[in-house]
Amino acid sequence: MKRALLSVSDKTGLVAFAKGLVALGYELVSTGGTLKTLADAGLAPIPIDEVTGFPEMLDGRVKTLHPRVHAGLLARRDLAAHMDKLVEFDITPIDLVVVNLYPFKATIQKPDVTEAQAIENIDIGGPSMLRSAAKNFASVLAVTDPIDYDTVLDKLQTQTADLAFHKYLAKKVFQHTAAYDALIAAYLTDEQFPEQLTPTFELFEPMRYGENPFQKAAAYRSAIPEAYSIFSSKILHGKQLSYNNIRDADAVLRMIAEFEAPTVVTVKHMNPAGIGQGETIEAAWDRAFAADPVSIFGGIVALNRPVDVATAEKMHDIFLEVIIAPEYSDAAYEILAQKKNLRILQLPFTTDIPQKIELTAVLGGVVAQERDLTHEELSDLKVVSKVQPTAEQLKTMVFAQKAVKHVKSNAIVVAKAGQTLGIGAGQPNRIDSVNYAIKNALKVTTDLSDAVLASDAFFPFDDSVAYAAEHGISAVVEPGGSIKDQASIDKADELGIVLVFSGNRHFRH
Ligand code: 93A
Repeated sequence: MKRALLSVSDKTGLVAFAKGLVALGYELVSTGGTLKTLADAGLAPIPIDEVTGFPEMLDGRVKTLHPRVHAGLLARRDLAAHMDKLVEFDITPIDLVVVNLYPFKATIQKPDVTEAQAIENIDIGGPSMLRSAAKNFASVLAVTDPIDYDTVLDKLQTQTADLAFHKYLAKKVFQHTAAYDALIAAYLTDEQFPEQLTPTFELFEPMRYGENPFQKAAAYRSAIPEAYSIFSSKILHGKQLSYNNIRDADAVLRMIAEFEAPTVVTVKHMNPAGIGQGETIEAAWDRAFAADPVSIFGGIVALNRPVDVATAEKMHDIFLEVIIAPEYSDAAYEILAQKKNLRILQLPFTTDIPQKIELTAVLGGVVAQERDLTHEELSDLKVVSKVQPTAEQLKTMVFAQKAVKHVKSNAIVVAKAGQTLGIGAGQPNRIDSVNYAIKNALKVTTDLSDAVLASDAFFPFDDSVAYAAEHGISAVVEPGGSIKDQASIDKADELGIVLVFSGNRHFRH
């Protein structure tokens, strides 16, 4: 007679599976809670303590951790010496284990969980049995995912549970126990970056393709979910998010989180196309749109206030890929949802993104860093020119700084109060980005005298200041820190414009 050991926390599908095993001639062995569920369903498993000769002890910490269990799982059926040992100690081989683990993840996600509760939910006996069974996959079936119950029964009934299937289940076990342990490690060592980095991700969903149609792709979310993230947003309408959608939407979420006032951010290829602020969200939309009415086509949009009808009507007029907002009025939603392919996402707004470690792949590995959560406020700005900025210029500098931080380096933003006018992104030299930002700003307005130019990193030469002044810009903000800072300061003084140092560089690659 074959023997199956069942010990599960998640009892989904358990009874049907156990009945199927009994019908196939298996005798069942079970631990406390599992045994009770099976007994309630009319089955009569052998209690585990009858097998081990020990009671479950230490509040269940020791139930199955016993040579009678592990020798029964690990003995090689093809070695006479192993099988003789089982006979010598009167140990019955175990041919199949059905184990899923204490719900560690669900436990740590409970809002008021204590460390003691988390630790009690670290399963020791379960992974041990799974690993013993999986190591001996040549002879033993290790079943950990209720999704596999039907397939296992089917294969056993039709005698098609071949070695490849045993191996497939074993692989699943080691993937599962590895992720389980990694999560425990992450929970225990959260703050010990970088030495103790234990990244844990789980499949969010497979994707149709990656950055381009010929690239396979999938999205993985952090095993400990974050509230403010694209993976936590609710898709109210539209197709599945694509690989590029996810990255663009992530970029726009980071940007919108910079702004308290009613703001709209539009993104293309992970750079802002336009950022607008206003008294109302509609006014903010008007400014974001006017900032670059060309690039917004096919864009990703985030709003930090509920979407009203007026704003929805305006957004409906153009082709957009994704809209993210904290809420939509019913009528606004009806208007937007007329577009079949538009993804309409809902996510509560916050300006409070937690500090976490982020990974970027390189060939052969990853690099890890903390998030850039630094923002410059008025008090961080240091005037270095003779000409003093107006209060309005300083306010615009804070706004432009928040924008330039999210532009691919070399990054330049030309902005006036509450509106970007021109964005120069991703040029390998700074003066080209300056050039580009000013050229675009001049498409929005011919008068740049109220505008501020912001740079994500210091100016290595005085040419950027000169170029800005030449085009009528009267105030420039940059981090400072170049050995040639004085040249830029002298140029600003010579041309009679404002130069302010912000102190922090914000490269973004
Ligand atoms: O506390 S344990 O680490 N010690 C054990 O010896 C042990 N054996 C099985 N946890 C142990 N288990 C786990 O108990 C299983 O992985 C399963 O999640 C759970 C099933 O317990 P019950 O049948 O009492 O509901």
